[in-house]
Amino acid sequence: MSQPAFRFIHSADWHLERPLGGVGEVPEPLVDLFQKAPLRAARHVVDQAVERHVDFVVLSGDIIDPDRAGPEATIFLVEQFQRLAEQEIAVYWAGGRVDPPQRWPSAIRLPSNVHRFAWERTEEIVHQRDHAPIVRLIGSSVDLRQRAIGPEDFSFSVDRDDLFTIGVAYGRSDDFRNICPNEIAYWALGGDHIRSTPLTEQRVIHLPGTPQGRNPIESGPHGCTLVESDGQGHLRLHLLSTDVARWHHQRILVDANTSRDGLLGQLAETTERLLEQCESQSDMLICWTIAGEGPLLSKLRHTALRKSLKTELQDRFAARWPRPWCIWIEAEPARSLPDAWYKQDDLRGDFLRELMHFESGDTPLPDWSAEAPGEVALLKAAGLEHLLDHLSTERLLRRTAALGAELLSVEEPQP
Ligand SMILES: [Mn+2]
Repeated sequence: MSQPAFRFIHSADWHLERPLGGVGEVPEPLVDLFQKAPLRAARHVVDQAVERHVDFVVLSGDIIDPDRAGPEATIFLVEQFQRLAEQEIAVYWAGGRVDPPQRWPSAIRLPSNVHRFAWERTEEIVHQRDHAPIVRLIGSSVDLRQRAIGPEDFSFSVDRDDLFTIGVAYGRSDDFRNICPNEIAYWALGGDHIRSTPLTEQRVIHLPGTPQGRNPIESGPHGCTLVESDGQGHLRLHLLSTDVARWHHQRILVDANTSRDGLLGQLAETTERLLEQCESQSDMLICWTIAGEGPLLSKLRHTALRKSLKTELQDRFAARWPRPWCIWIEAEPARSLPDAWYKQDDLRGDFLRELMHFESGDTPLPDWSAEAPGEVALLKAAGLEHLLDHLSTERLLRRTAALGAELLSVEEPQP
């Protein structure tokens, strides 16, 4: 089956309204980076489209919430679209959760190379090069009430012209894995900030992730995807890095014999290794979790030691580029607390015994998403609902036990 060769960039989740976060304290020299990284990364996506002479750009949702981003970021986005217009690169944009087309401010005009998919139905566009059809795109946007067209509605009538067909939508891959029309060879999805290509037969489902990780959970390289077809039915996907700051989450083990300087050595060594592996110029945002056992771990629960380690580590790498920043050092909560604590007749004992009922499953944990709909709504409004998935019950209880025990201990806790 011979088709025209083509290439395009698939990107999603720019979230121009959302700075970097997820940390208690942002080091002073990084404040500017935390604010501007999402816009800089978005510009890199457009740079890539221009440099690589792509046929078009596909955006699968969550590009910008214009109300929260404000006029400056909205105009920035229009300028990026204009850069693409100058190169005659079309943009096909399916609105997601934060960017239903109806939310776009009517006072700001989008350049004519930008096509936004309708929300109440699927829309079909045939992309042409020199008046010859190259690719068919079928897409739809999420509407203001957050309703999206389901994959089952993507059925359409093709007059068997063998055109390569791309489905563009906002949504998780699970919805699209089972029910989707065979005619769609590439599903360009969005909504997950971590890049993925779930395995499926006969077709590709791809989520490019966000071009810029926002918090320690979104660690590792981020970018957009260059999709190339050779016209013989072979498709190649390449990650093009666009992030200007890259999160790293490292776990370090200590034991009863680890000294403070020993730990510092381990932190420095790991940083050195990360620097060696780093192929990009992005600032490195490193978060450390210290786990294991021994007296050093208990001492790490106190701010003073963590602070001094952080400062020394920071100074040691001050002259390096890309710059490795130590964002935080945390001690992992102890897996178990001393048995005796559970038996003591004091407040701490009462607290731990109470928690045990939850741990054993005797008392079901309250469904806190139902108990605290306000908090859940807030997380969702901040676009942090993915954090909900990471709050495993076991982890939550362990943290609760460790924190409660620490607060209720008269003497320094020595788990
Ligand atoms: Mn998103």
